[in-house]
Amino acid sequence: MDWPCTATSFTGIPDFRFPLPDRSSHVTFSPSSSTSPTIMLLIPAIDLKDGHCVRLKQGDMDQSTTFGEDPPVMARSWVTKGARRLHLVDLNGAFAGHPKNEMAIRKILKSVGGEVDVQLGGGIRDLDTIERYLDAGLRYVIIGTAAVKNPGFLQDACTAFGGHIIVGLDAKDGKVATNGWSKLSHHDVIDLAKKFEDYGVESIIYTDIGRDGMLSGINIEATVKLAQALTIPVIASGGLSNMADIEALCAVEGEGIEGVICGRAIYSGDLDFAAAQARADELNG
Ligand code: AMZ
Repeated sequence: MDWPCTATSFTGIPDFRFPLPDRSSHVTFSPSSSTSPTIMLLIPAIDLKDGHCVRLKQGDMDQSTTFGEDPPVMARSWVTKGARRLHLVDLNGAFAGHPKNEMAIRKILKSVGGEVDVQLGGGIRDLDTIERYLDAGLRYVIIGTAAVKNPGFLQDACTAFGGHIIVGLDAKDGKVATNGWSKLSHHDVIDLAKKFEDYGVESIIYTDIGRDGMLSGINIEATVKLAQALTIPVIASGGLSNMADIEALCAVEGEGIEGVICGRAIYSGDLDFAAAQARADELNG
């Protein structure tokens, strides 16, 4: 089958009744791929488990804290605090290998998708799912497991949906994890990222699993090392704890670090999201 397809159906038969919608960026704070992003995007994470907004520790579903019962309300609250992009994770989807919290995700997109960019990962393993979410207003899909296990699929996704594909590389001791972080591959983060960069992915989200949800600080060293090896931007993830992390990230932003995923720290109150984004803007402005 040739990509990109000309219509909404991926049956292989072009369907000209439904032209693909214009998916060009509609939000001003969407830096295109560059080695020198000029802003540091602070991206609130909304991880969805059984329809609720939770935070895990090191990706362990048994160590889950619920921070909200109403995902669109949570999304709205971060947008009100000045978020320019949101990071959604379908946790059940990541384990199941297909979407499990699609209803909640659609509600979030309906509520804030027209105002800010939204990125989503967890269980996205086929082109139809990508298309369905992009049609619903998602700006970026994050592909993790399927990128590692089926690079041909990632290549097809980049061809069909250029500009909308982010790869999530979640690593433990430099090796990439898959399937909800329940399995550790033998793949090295930097080797894989370089290969995916060549496919045309928009950016790489690099998560240090050992730090995720632990408030132990961002792994600046590993994130910078990855960014220096690539020409596409890297988004830091895992362990963000306080303003010192934001300042440290801003200091190395020029290496190609586009943003940071904000998880437990903005829910626990250890970090004031609006103040942190204001500080980042001040440092990079
Ligand atoms: O916390 C976890 N156990 C977890 C998590 N946060 N497992 C997967 N994920 C996220 C990744 C990435 O954004 O950080 O899901 C996405 C990848 O999902 P998949 O299904 O493509 O591997």
